[in-house]
Amino acid sequence: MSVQKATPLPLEKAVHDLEHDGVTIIPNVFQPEQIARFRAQYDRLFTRAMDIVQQGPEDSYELITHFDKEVRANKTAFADGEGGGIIETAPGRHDFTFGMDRGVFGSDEFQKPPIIWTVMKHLFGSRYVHNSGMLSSTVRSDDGPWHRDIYNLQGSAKADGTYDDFAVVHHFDPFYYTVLMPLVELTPDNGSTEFVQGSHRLTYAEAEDKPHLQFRMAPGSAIIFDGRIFHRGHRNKSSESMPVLYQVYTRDWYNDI
Ligand SMILES: O=C(O)CCC(=O)C(=O)O
Repeated sequence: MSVQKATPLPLEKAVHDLEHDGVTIIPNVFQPEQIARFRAQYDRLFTRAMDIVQQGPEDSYELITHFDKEVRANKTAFADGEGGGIIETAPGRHDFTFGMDRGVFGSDEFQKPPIIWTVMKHLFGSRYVHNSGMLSSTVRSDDGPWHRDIYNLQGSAKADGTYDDFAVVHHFDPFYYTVLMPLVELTPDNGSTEFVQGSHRLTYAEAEDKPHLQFRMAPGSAIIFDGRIFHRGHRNKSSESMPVLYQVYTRDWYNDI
């Protein structure tokens, strides 16, 4: 596995990386003082999220992931009564989506970072939508599962659990991008996301022997990846939790729930 350092990339390089590798880094999306304000709001919402988690689950949620097989796991879901939710994606890892329409997270400053919007406008042209949320990986969290961020567009998996991903990687134009915006330095030690290079354009079988990528990057930078790429969050081996903000940009026909 190679660990790459972030270097400044022009728009053309980002677009090239996304087409060829399925993932790129955009440096200097946010300034340190913006990261500090985002962190303060994140910490408030994270504390509330953990209070809700302590009260116990409200529902269970079918989390479907695709790697060698389709995996349907019942994940614990917690609701805050305000339309948002919290999902435990693996022990010590949560994805929470409440409070993103308020305060600094509801503002254009977070929702419309100029450089990200320039890239998305270039990639999509028109007819795209976006949503946002937060990820947490506490110390001693487990590895997350390998997955693509998209659903199986061919419907359910076959009886043996395998699924057909040929059309979606070989015939579809990109329709889903995830943007990860860490609020701390991201390193292999605290669990920087691992990607199978180029697998947004490869079936599971074709991607098996491809190189894996992991990035080291400063807070204020962002990782953009094609949601079809195989990836997973890594166990946090450091002594600090790893807070990450995310945005998802999709074609307007895709329902990202
Ligand atoms: O927690 C991570 O590093 C991975 C995030 C992830 O899997 C995702 O955004 O789909």
